[in-house]
Amino acid sequence: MKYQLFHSPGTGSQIILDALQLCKAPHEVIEVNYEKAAKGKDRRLKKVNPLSRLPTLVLPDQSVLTESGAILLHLAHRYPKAKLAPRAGSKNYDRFLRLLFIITGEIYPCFTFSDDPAEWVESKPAQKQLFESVVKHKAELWKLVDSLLDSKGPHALGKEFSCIDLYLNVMTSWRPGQKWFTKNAKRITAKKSALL
Ligand SMILES: N[C@@H](CCC(=O)N[C@@H](CS)C(=O)NCC(=O)O)C(=O)O
Repeated sequence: MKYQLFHSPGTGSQIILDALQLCKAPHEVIEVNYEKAAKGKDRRLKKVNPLSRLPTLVLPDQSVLTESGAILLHLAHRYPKAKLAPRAGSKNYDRFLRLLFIITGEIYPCFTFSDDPAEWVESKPAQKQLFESVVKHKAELWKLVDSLLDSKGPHALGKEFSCIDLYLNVMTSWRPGQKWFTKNAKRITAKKSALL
């Protein structure tokens, strides 16, 4: 049996598709229309993930795994040769965990709350205020990530590749956008160009 990935190019599922390919894990892609999926209107996706979010992965045993960080830790364990995560207890491991949790637990939700503020608050001024404050907070979080990256080496963790590089590669093409990163996040920008 293969992994089945619900995927829409350019979204967070791209990170998991990149990881599945690095792992050489047998997989198939179920391509979804992101706009439709985000509105909860893709019935296949909603059935397996009531949050209707990408990435959603059906495992070979047919159980369902969501949350990009959980999926990547699962793959890191199953396919250690792909080096998606440093070895537990190694020098880079704690920094890896910290970055993973900031990216998934702090930065990712900023998109949830600022992509469509009308989902969360009714009045136009409240929507504008929510959007602006979340965007500002997200910029501070990216600066924190930038400060935590190793200043040397081509990867977020210095010489050691990890799935943090996959996140940077995909998420830096989202808002606030390439120009903002070039100006405000020098390490992230340098790591990203090293990956290309
Ligand atoms: N915590 C989740 C966040 C996933 C997420 O928010 N994905 C976005 C696409 S990049 C999504 O599906 N958004 C649709 C929505 O929030 O309704 C993860 O790390 O996988």
